[in-house]
Amino acid sequence: MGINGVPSWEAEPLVAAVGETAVWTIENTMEFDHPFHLHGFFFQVLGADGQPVRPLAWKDTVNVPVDGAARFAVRYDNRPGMWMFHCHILDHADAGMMGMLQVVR
Ligand SMILES: [Cu+2]
Repeated sequence: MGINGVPSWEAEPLVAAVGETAVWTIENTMEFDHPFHLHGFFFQVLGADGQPVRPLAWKDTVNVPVDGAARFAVRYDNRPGMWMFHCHILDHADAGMMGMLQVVR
């Protein structure tokens, strides 16, 4: 298992800057739903049309359905450091479905 085609132990950290807002798209090409979880920051889930899903809510986990995708917008507020993201099915995370986000000043 992996993210962006590689298991966590082969992955390079993603790099972002404090103050930046990013839109993540997570596509699921496997035969299970995967609850994607990001540490350190809350995000706003976006629908397929790119608009925020209502009712508006801050989330740290979003389900990524089979043969589907999830999108969210996240702002890297003032917490630089190395933050983990992973599938919240911990067997999947242990099998490689995990990565690191490095937020730099
Ligand atoms: Cu999973």
